[in-house]
Amino acid sequence: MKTKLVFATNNAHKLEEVRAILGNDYEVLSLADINLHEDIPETAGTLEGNALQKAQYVKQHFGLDCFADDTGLEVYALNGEPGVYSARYAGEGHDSEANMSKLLLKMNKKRNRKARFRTIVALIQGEDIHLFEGIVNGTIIKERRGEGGFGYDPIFVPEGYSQTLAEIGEEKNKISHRARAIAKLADFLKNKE
Ligand code: ITT
Repeated sequence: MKTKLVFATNNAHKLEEVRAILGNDYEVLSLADINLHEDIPETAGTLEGNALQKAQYVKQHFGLDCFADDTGLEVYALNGEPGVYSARYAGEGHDSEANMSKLLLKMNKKRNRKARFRTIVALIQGEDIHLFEGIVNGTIIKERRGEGGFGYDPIFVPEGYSQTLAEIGEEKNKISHRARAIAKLADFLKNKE
């Protein structure tokens, strides 16, 4: 029988990616699977703080071990913006199209287009807390390309590639910030068995 793990996210794309990465070894339960349908507060000012806040919410309300991910797109020419505010860059609507438009406008005259996605995964097991980081470096291009992925994927080209994260298909789950953080989580869990 597969070990069950709760992933504290309301983002269906993240869930799908993490299931594709961990699915052979773990049964990844969503918040809906444990009957949690409200939005978990994210009020910390850092990715680490928000990831922990989401995981702790599930632990406190359900008593279940779980993990959560908080992710930000950090653009060097914008001093790390949108960073921890990536989901609500253009307002509370969590509208990816509006977020990308705002970012492309701000990058209009910037010559340095380097950026990185950074994911922090927080795992709570019993009383213990563990954090895992995954980063992918790349550049922000000037227009959207590709239909896959989600969020800022259509404007981000990872280092070593010519396609955006929205164009590379399943390869995203091998090289992405989230894939790297989840691989560290999986290694940690394996070594504990
Ligand atoms: P949960 O908090 O419920 O997990 P969320 O969508 O609010 O879902 P975040 O707080 O981590 O997740 O939001 C970060 C935002 O960054 C997200 O809404 C996307 O716009 C963007 N993002 C996160 N991961 C991404 C990825 O792999 N590719 C492109 N954009 C991503």
